[in-house]
Amino acid sequence: MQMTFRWYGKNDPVTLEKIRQIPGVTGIVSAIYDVPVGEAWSLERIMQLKKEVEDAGLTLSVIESVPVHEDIKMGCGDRDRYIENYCTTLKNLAKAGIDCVCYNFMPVFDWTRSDLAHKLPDGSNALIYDDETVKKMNPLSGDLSLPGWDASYTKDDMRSLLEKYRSITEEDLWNNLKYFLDRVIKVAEEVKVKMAIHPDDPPWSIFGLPRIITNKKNIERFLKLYDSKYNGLTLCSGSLGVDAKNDIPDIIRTFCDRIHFAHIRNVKITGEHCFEEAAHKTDAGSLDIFEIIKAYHDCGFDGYIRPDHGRMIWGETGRPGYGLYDRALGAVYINGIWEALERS
Ligand code: DNO
Repeated sequence: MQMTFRWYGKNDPVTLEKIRQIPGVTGIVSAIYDVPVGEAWSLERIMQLKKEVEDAGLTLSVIESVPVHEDIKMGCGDRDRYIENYCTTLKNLAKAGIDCVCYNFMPVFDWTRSDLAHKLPDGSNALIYDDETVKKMNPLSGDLSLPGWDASYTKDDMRSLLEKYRSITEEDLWNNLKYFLDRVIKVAEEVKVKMAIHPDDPPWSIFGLPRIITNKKNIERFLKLYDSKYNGLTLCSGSLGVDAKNDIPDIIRTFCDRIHFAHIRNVKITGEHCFEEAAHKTDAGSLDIFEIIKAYHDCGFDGYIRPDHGRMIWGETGRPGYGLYDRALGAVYINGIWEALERS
């Protein structure tokens, strides 16, 4: 496996120079953030990003994410043109030597939390999700800002999007995903880029919108939509793991040959549809991180791994979930378990 770390580009307070000093981290996970969703990424811009990462002594390993335009998820409007652009981006990424791309198929909202800086008893703070609070949140109020949301939506865009989604069922979303895969995976196979869908976070419907990449059964259905190694997974332990019915080590062992990218994160389930993000260490949360890493190790996993969200500790401020310290501790912890498994 290769240990990687997410970097948000030039404006990220966690610089490449700092990342380089984390023991065992050699790869960078990043993206181009200023190309509007749906437009193709030029080879020139991709090469610029790659050079910047390489100049810092690191490798550009995974693209997270190439976002999917809402017209594709809704199966309407300009979806064919956006799919065409998506394929152009994949071809350009392949020319730059990238072989793994993460994306998701969540309508409108990416990862969602009710509080981005919940104070924990040890004085650190973490992202949490409280069902009651989310149910009271109004995405149309205009004053909500969550890290995974496309900040370019105006209130009117949001209203019309939510309106359009009203008639879209889970089955429609499955069909639209299949339409996308049938066109994109063919190209991914040609250029040898492994596509890795990220599960829905949290893995249940929010704001009445359909969500489908939520559990083992649905992952199996997803993989069968297009049966190819290039149609694969980003297995995010924290996203799926907030549903206690999802047995993460079992999911890893079942689908290992289709997992290209592993996100490792612990979460503490605090109630029905309620959770807190936790430090990576097993005893900090509800997930058995040792068993998760062991499942990857037993399967001979040779893809990319990254520590996922961290808490804010030692007074650090910055992008919620993506500070330096707690994620660096996570990387070292995962590497420690891996080394012990390798040697035993
Ligand atoms: C959150 C991330 C997600 C992820 C996308 C992938 O921290 O795991 O935002 O990048 O869902 O497309």
